[in-house]
Amino acid sequence: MTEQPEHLLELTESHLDIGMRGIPVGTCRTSFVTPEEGVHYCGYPITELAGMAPEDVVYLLHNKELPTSEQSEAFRNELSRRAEIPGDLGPIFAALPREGHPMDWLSVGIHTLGMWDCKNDWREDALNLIARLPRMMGLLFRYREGRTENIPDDNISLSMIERFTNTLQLDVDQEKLIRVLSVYLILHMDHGGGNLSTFVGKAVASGHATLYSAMASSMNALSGPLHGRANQSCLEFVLRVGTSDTEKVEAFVRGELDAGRPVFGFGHAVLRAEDPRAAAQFDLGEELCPDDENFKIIRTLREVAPRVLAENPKISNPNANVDIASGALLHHVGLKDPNYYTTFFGWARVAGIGAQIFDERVVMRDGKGVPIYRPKYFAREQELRHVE
Ligand code: HAX
Repeated sequence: MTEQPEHLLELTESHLDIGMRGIPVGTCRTSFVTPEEGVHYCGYPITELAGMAPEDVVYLLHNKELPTSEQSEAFRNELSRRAEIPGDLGPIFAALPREGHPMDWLSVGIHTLGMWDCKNDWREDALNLIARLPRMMGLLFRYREGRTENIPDDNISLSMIERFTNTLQLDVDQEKLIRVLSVYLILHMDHGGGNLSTFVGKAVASGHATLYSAMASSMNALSGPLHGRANQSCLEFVLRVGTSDTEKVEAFVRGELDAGRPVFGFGHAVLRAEDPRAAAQFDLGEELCPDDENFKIIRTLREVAPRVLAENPKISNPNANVDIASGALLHHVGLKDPNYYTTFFGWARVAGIGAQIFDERVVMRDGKGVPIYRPKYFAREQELRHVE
């Protein structure tokens, strides 16, 4: 029998019905978040990793150390060997309602891969999924857009991102597109253990559902507007601002606050400074698209919004978060429809969630794995007897 967790906490009524916020439930080997420096992957601050190849960062999350050049090459070859999708996703995607959100398509796609070829081995399944996602993401875009003719074959010798862009075939500057996606994927791969999508994936896996079912659940969790879909909302917000004039932007921000609406791209549950992931994307934008209209808007927002938000002492962190810049960059490189942005977040997060599920299932408790999740809920009438 698993020990009851009550003794670990001095439980008071203030801990209940708060979405478990801040309540310790486990340990995480892949990443941690500090209030000043944000997320670190396996001890490395995210800014040190942002310029690397995404494959090397996937290797880091799964192996807890950066690869040597030989290990890096071997890992890319391993991903290539795993890349082939063992079925035809075309008819599946063709049958899905186009009105459905792309995140729902992503979830169905992941489930489908699992139904075709689940090895019931946490590592095998996590890596197979990572290797197959670039092609699946490209097909997802194409089928939603009705561009189903003459889809190029998957070229498994390409990098993860190039396999996506090769399938997508957008008539845009490929170098910029690959650069932006590469940084985007790395910045979004992991974010500690307690964020909703990671937690949900680990919880589902704790009942020994398959890696694919757990990951599809994670994607469903990520699709909520309070979680991953905030990046979609953020570009929609920037498009609504519509000007980079400082005074007009300030008036807009104040108007949103007066109307009780969030100022998207600002604030954070843990960070108490500007998110380094925002800073990394601003640096990239200054290099790639300093004169882009949306980029000019977010540059002004970065200057104006923290000052205005700081006037409200309730707001713990008035600074820019990761979502402020990603939409403007994706839009600039040709990915114009914000409805898709959370799928990139999901694609990236599969790396971190897969590594965390592996750790919980195969490494924790000397290899026995974390038991099935079973938090306690008090019946209303019990509550006052058990909790002071
Ligand atoms: N605009 C307006 N109000 C804000 C705000 C913002 N940017 N940031 C915080 N607040 C408000 C909160 O809504 C809360 O109000 P109530 O007390 O009335 O509920 C109050 O200030 C205190 O909030 P907090 O403790 O500072 O922050 P939370 O941990 O509750 O929330 C959020 C963090 C990111 C959800 C919040 O800052 C927010 O809504 N930001 C705008 C939306 C956004 O950019 N979301 C993307 C977040 C990035 C991320 O983590 N993605 O995964």
